[in-house]
Amino acid sequence: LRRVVGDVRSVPEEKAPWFPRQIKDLDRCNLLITKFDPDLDHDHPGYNDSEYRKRRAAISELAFRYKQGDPLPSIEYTAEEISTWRQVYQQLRSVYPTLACRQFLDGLQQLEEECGYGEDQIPQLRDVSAFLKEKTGFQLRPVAGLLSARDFLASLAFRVFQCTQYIRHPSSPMHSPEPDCCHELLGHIPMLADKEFAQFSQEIGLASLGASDEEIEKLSTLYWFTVEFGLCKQNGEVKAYGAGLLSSYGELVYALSNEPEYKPFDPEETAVQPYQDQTYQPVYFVSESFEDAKMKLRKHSANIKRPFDVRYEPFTCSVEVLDQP
Ligand code: NLE
Ligand code: FE2
Repeated sequence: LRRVVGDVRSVPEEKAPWFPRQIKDLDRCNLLITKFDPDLDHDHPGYNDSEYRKRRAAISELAFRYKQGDPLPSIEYTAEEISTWRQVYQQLRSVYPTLACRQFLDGLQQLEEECGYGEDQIPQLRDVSAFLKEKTGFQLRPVAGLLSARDFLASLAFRVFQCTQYIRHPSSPMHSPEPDCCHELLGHIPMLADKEFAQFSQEIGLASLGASDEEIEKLSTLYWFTVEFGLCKQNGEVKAYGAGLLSSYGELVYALSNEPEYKPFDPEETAVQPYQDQTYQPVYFVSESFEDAKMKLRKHSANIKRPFDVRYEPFTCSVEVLDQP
């Protein structure tokens, strides 16, 4: 028999790290990882460009001030920023039909038809969030930079996707070391318009709540090699479904060339594969199909050990905690 734990404090801190129970608790899920911040990372293409850094900081400031339920900030992008977007969009768009998986192409087509996607303007998070809400129940929230894995995964449990709003440096349209709006809007959003992918993303999020640091590390490594850099077979051909690939022309073409090493996707092995995030991946994991990746990851997340279980309650957008029998 399972018992619903009514009191928020009834899972003691020493039994599990704090985690959000209600959607508004996501205001506390804002721990940033600064290693790719252009103010600190000498290799960031914007490191020596103080104008760029000022602009990025101003946009990030809006995210710092954001509280759950506020209207999403809209950004008036400059001509230079739109020109970076145009370049990214044109280059990627031309190779998507041959290199991207079917689910991605379907999502992108809907976004182009119904949500103003195209090379002439950078879509606003507010419009994209409303679009996703109708398709899959996902909504967006602005974030100031690269988020810690624990906080990022926790937001997925509530079907909330945290999105950066600044754009990559104009000198480097083909690859960014940190997430930016091209990465979110082109890499992630089309996939989040797919019902099954949305469901699966939420399940990963739920599995992460209150998990140990070791489990979070494994889960985020899995997330990295699937949701960010995953490849899958479709009609006998290898296609990309990972957002880090689908937002980087340079890495997308590289990943689907015969240069990198391919390994078959297997959660046990993938979860402990060391990864690096400065430049292209030396190894990619290929699953037999998109469905196969989902199923295996699902099974793996379900096995994460916690002294309790969680259930999402959609009417109140909250997480119920259930004692394990
Ligand atoms: N390298 C990706 C891109 O250029 O869009 C971003 C990766 C963020 C994890
Ligand atoms: Fe990402």
